[in-house]
Amino acid sequence: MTGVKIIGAPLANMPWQPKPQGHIGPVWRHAGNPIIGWNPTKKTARVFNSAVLPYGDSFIGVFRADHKHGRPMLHVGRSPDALSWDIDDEEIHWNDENGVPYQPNYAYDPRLVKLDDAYYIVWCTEFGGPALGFGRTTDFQEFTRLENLTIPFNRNGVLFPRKVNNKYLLLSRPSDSGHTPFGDIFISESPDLLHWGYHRRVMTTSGPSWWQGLKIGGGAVPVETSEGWLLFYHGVSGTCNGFVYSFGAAILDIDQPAKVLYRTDDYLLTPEEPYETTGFVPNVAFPCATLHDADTGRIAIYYGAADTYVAMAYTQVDELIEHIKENSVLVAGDAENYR
Ligand code: BMA
Repeated sequence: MTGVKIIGAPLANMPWQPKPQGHIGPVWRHAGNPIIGWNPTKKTARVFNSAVLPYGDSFIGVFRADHKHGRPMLHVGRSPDALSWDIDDEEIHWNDENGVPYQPNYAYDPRLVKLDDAYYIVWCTEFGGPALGFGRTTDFQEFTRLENLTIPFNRNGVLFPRKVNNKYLLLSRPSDSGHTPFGDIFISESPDLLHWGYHRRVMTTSGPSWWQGLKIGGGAVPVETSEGWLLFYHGVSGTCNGFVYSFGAAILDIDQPAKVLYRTDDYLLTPEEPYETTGFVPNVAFPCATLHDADTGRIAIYYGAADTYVAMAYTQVDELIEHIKENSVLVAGDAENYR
């Protein structure tokens, strides 16, 4: 035990299973995976790549729901235990700040963060090409759509859970209009969640580990720890049979998060189980959220599996941080714009 701490609130009722005997590595799967399967609501074929948070004594989530007509939308879900989810059949309906309906044509891969007394959702939306949509709610009944965070093409928008140096921070992954065959993780700052600048490239692809050789993207909202920001991110390998999505983790400097201190050379989790290797899009493990308990250092990672299921994995913060440090290889270009 290294004494590494999560800086945040306790969450004694989060899901947890101890590491199975004989398991190798710092991340292990939930034994009841997948926790959400095919056809979870009347009009939804698949729910995956989704984001959850504690909410009062229970849990709430914003779920990517691919409707049976094929297009993805965002739906609210509620759960007493963060394992069994009751997902609304109706998608979220957005109004702009003047109360005028402002519905996305499609919406996918949400990330959810609590910032200053409100909940903010970042997702990938149509804006003459995929860009980062943005909205706010305080009660998960009324949803206000704000100005899009970026112009096209951009995906994998992840907000930090607090201001750093009095600025809001956003990770993003500039891309192209299709199934992008490239992409690094960038960070931008804002005084007001509206004007964004001071863009820096945080992490690049390539380097020696091929699982993250083609593109990478921010995954879950960073977890604040005594060693820095813990970022779970996905990495993609291009094979002759298509893309393979795995995930790893990085530690970013606590005061200058544009500076990556460590990142995993080996993946933490790669598609192995049938629900990860078989589905609408095979071989995808795509993290979008965590739940964590500052008292015990427990972390539950929510990830989409095979663009079909919601699955979970667990880790313990001290073991994971030690593992990341011991197995870190920084890539030429990482934090190259840091200053
Ligand atoms: C990406 C996104 C993700 C998806 C992944 C694998 O481009 O569309 O939502 O999980 O591809 O299909």
